[in-house]
Amino acid sequence: MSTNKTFTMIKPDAVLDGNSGAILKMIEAAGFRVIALKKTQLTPERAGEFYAVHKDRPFYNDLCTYMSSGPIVPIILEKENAVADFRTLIGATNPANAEDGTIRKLFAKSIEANAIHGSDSDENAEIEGSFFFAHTEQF
Ligand code: 3AN
Repeated sequence: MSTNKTFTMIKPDAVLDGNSGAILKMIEAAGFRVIALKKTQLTPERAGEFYAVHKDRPFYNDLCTYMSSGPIVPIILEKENAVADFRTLIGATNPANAEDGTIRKLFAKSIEANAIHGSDSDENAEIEGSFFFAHTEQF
């Protein structure tokens, strides 16, 4: 069953470039409601835990180094069909392949520093949201 929620994280490149506000404005304009939001920074170990599914991929160590290199803004969002609609809004993983008007097309620098994360399933949205937020922080 769809939960109508998804999880996103504005990544260090976008936060350090001062693009968090512009990205959040696009997210809200697309009809997503913010359920929980904060600014924080991952340690390399916590980044490794978050991306454990990629631990055998060649880019895993670089990804953990990059994701712990600066502040991030994790966010839980709500909208009908949230997971799929949010993946459409952010665009392809590699910004070179991202559609015009998507967040990654506008703000991503590279396949690694690609500005924003979006959960790929309802199940992962719940797991990833719980990684950053207690239930008492979700409204
Ligand atoms: P998405 O974030 O679009 O769901 P995933 O889950 O395949 O993409 O990858 C997670 C993250 O790993 C990406 N956001 C990106 O930062 C990094 N990544 C994915 N593929 C590569 C790659 N080929 N080279 C470097 N980094 C990658």
